[in-house]
Amino acid sequence: MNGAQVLVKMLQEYQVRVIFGVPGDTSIPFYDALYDSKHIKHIMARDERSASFMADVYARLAHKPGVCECPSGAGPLYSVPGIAEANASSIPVILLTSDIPLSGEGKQTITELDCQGLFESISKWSNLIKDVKKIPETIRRAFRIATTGRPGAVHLALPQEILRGKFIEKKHYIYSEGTCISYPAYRTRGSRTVLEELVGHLAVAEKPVIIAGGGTNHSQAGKEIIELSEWLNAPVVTTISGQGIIPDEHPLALGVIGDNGFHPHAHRAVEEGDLLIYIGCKMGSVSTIKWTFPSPQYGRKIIQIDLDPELLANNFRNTLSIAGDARLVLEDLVTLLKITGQKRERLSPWVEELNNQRGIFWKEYEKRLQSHTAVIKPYQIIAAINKRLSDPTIVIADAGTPTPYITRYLKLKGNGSRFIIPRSYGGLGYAIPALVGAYFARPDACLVGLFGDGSLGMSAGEMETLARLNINAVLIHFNNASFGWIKALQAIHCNSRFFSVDFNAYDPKMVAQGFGLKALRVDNLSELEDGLAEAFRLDGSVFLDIKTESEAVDLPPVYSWEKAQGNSQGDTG
Ligand SMILES: Cc1ncc(C[n+]2csc(CCOP(=O)(O)OP(=O)(O)O)c2C)c(N)n1
Repeated sequence: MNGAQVLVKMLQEYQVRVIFGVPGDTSIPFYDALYDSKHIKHIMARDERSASFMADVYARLAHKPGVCECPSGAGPLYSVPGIAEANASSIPVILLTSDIPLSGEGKQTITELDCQGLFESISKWSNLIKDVKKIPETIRRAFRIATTGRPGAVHLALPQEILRGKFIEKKHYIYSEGTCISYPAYRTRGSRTVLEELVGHLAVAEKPVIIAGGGTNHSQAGKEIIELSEWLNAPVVTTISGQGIIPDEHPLALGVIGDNGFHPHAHRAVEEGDLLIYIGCKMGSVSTIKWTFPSPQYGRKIIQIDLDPELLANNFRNTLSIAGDARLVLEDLVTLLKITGQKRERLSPWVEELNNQRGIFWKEYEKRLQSHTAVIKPYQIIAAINKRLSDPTIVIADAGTPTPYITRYLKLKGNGSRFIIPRSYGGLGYAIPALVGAYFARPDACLVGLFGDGSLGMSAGEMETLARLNINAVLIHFNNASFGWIKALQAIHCNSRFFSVDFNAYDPKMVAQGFGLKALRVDNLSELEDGLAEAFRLDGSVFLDIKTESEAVDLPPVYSWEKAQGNSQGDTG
C-alpha cells in the first residue's frame, strides 16, 4: 500500500463514512485511494470554507468527528473559518491537507505554506507527517486529541512523499481506538466530594436555576437535565447553543438567556435565582451580557459544571466548580439527590410566577402576529415556519436577522430535532453548506436553513452542491437588501448615517434557479403561508426568497440594543 491507501484504511477503521473537500494538484494520490473505498463517500464542495463548515455540522449532529480535506496553499487558507469555528465551539473536526513534497520545502514551490503553523493557534493540534510509517499512529493521535477532553479541531498535513510513499510496516499497525470513534471520548465523572457539597447547597437553596449551555447538547445530557430540574422543580434556561436540550413546552423550560434573542422571563429567573447551576456553558460575553448578568448579588451561589477545567471560575467567582462531563456529572448528582434528599414535589410560587410571565409573553406574541404589516417582519416568518416543523427537523441559522428571531421564537418539535448556529465566530455563509453536512449526519430529518442576503453572497456556490446531491432542504432567504445587522448598529450608534451596508438590486431567485434549485419568492404577508407551504411540500432543495423588514427599521430582540434604545424589555430585573 502507499501512504494514501493507508490513510484511507485508517479512516475506514474510524468508521468515517463521509469526507468533505475540494480537489487540487496535491490531492491526486489521496483521491485515487478514495476511489477504491466502498465505505467512504467523498463530497465535493465548491469552497474549502464550506467543506470545513460541512464537517463541523456533520460532527455536531453525528456525534462523530467530521473530516474534511483540501489541497496545498489556497486550500488550507480557505479552510480557516470552519476549523476555527469548530475548535472554539468544541467540535471535533479533522482537516487533512495534501501538501507539496517535503523536497520542495524552502525552494519557492508554488503553494508552499507553513500549514502546520497556520492552524496552530486555531486547532487543538496541527501536525506535519514526515514519515509514511507514522500515518497510523498519527491518525490515532488526531482522533484521540479531537474527541477527548474539550473536543476540538485537528489539522494534519500530508506531503506528497507521504501520500505516494510505500508503507512497508505490518498490516496490524492499522487499527483504530474504538473509544475515539465518537465524542466526547473518555468522559470523566465529577468529584464525589464536590457533588456532596453541591447536594448540601441545593438542600438550602430557595430559588435554584439550571443554565444549560452548548456543552449539554454535545454531551447529550437532555434526559439528565430534565431529571434534575424535575427533582428540584427548578427552572431551566439555556444559552443559544443549549437550545433544544429540554422541550420548549416543558413547564420548567423558561427559554433563552443572554444578549441575543433572550426571553425576559428567563432573564428574570437567573437574576432572582439564589443558586445558579451553569452546565457546559463558557459564561462568555453573550450569555452573560458582557459579564454583567447575573448582576453581583450578595449570597448568590454560582455552581459551574464543565468538562474543561480551564473554563471553571474563569469569568465569575464560583461557589463550587465541578470538572466533568455534563451527562455523567448530572447522572451522579441525581443519584446522590435520590439517596440523600427530598424531591420538591410542587412548583414554588416563584416558578409559578415565572411561568405566568412566560404565558403572558407568548400571548402577546400571538397578539402581535394578528396585526397586518406592510413589510414582512422576521418574527412573522419564524411563526409561519413553526407551523411547518415536524419531528425530526434540523434548523441551521446564520448570523444577522435569523439569530435573534430564531432564538426567541423558534419552537422545535419532538426529541429528534436540533437547532444549530455557529456561535464562536458567527461567520456568515455557514447555513447553506451546513445543510450538506447535516444531510449526511441526519438523512432522516427535515432540513431548514435560514440566512440573510449577506450570507447568501458568501456561500451561494454551495447551492450547486445541494442540487448536485439532490438534497431535500428548505432554504429561507431573509432579503433585506443589506448587511442589515451592521446597518442596525449604524442606526443605533451613528444616527442612521448608513455607510457601506446596502446591496444593489438583484434577483436571488434567479441565482438559486441558476444553480439548479427550485425557487419561490414572497413579497408580502398574504403570500407567506402559501410560499412556505409550497417550499416544504416540494422535493429537492427549495429556495424561498422572502422580502423582509430590515433590522435598521425594526430592532431585533437584542438586549444591549434594547437597552441602548431605553426599551424596558431589555431590563433583566
Ligand atoms: C464572515 C463574516 N464577516 C462579517 C461579519 C460581520 N457581520 C455580522 S452580521 C453581518 C450582516 C449580515 O448580513 P445578512 O447576512 O444580509 O443578514 P441581515 O443582518 O441583513 O439579516 C455582518 C457583516 C460576520 N459575522 N461574518
